[in-house]
Amino acid sequence: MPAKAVCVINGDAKGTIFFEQNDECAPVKVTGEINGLSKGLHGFHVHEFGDNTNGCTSAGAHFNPCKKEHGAPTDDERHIGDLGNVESNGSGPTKVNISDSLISLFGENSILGRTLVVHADQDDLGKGGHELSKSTGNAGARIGCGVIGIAKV
Ligand SMILES: [Cu+2]
Ligand SMILES: [Zn+2]
Repeated sequence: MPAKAVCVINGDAKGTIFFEQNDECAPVKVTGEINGLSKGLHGFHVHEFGDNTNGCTSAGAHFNPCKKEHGAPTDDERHIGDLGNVESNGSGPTKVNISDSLISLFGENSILGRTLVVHADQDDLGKGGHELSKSTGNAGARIGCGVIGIAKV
């Protein structure tokens, strides 16, 4: 059974992101657009909680049920929520088109009900040598976020 989810991002950055997964063993396609990003790379993660009571802050840390260190989407050592960066060319909407095999819309480690966050700065993918590199990628402020919800298939 395929599954779909959707996230409306709000904040200084705004957008809509769609998630699609053909079955629980398939990768998740992440597509959509974000407006309001400055030119360059911006960290893009699933955070633990779908709690936006105190804005994007209350979404907690990166979704990390396997207790790994922060990394790149292509790394074995990564948080499940680590989707790397989205890149804005500085004009017009930023297109998002990612396929990821670790996030899922099924089961215990589902991202449904969690928060998608876009950051002010580049995620260094764990390799920046900053004290925050291994936890957040030192991606800076949370400039937009939204809860990932179930969508009509
Ligand atoms: Cu983040
Ligand atoms: Zn992370």
